Amino acid sequence: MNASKVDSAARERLRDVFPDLVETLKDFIRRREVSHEEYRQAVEFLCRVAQQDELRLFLDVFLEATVDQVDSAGRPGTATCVEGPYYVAGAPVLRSPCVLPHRASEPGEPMVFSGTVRGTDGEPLSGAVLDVWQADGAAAYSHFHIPKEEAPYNLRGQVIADELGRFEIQTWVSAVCHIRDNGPTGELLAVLGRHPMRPAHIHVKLTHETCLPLTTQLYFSNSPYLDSDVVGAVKAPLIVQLGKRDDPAEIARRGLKQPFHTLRYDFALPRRLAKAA
Ligand code: MBD
Ligand code: FE
Repeated sequence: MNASKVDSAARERLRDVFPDLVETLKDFIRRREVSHEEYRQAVEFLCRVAQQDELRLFLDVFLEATVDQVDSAGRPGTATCVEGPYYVAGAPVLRSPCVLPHRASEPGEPMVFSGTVRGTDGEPLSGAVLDVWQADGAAAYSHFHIPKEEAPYNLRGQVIADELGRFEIQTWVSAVCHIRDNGPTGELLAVLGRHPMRPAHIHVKLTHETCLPLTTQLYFSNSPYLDSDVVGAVKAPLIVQLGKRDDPAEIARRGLKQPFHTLRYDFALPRRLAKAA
């Protein structure tokens, strides 16, 4: 961290909480009688996590769901969920209805994700932006598991809802995700006797100038691992049952060759606190 870039409120907060964090770890070392050798092994382990570019993954797997729970306590509207390590800013801006960027032969089954974005007061949010990202039908995220050059922003987009807050996004059903199992994070999970799986999901960050931003995920109700997510991030109101459309005219109109799944969700965003006049 570059101290000169930390603003003064953040410095004040850091001075308050960092010593507490260190004390918490020292207390752990005393209680568990951590040996010098164990300490050196832990340092080496964390170096390997960083060298293999898994620091984000490692922290998000073990800690982000708790941060989300604390940070969203008492928040009205649609439930929040963790961002995870695979968000990329700057995805193509698309106007609803749209198809997410994809390859000529995108694996898996097509899906149409639609719904509305409203304030928690029920008013439609004209022009709300849904920044969507997801794994493909083979569990790969673009920019991380599919090279950037091969398929830039594959299955990612910043989708603008219409004047009534409605959106319709054509994409593909994402596969069940598994955390890389030949890296240090996967090795640790194996030692802990935990599987490296996340249930199938799609991520979205919603923004509108009058509302608090919302980062969340939707989970498909037919997916395995809903009750044993390695990240522990699943929340019941975010589990959605997929539908299916097999009407030939509708399939043809969308340029598809097979029936498609449907995912419907209506989002509600809390308003920002009105500024004092
Ligand atoms: C993922 O796809 C994810 O969403 C999270 C939170 C952690 C690891 C992989
Ligand atoms: Fe994910």
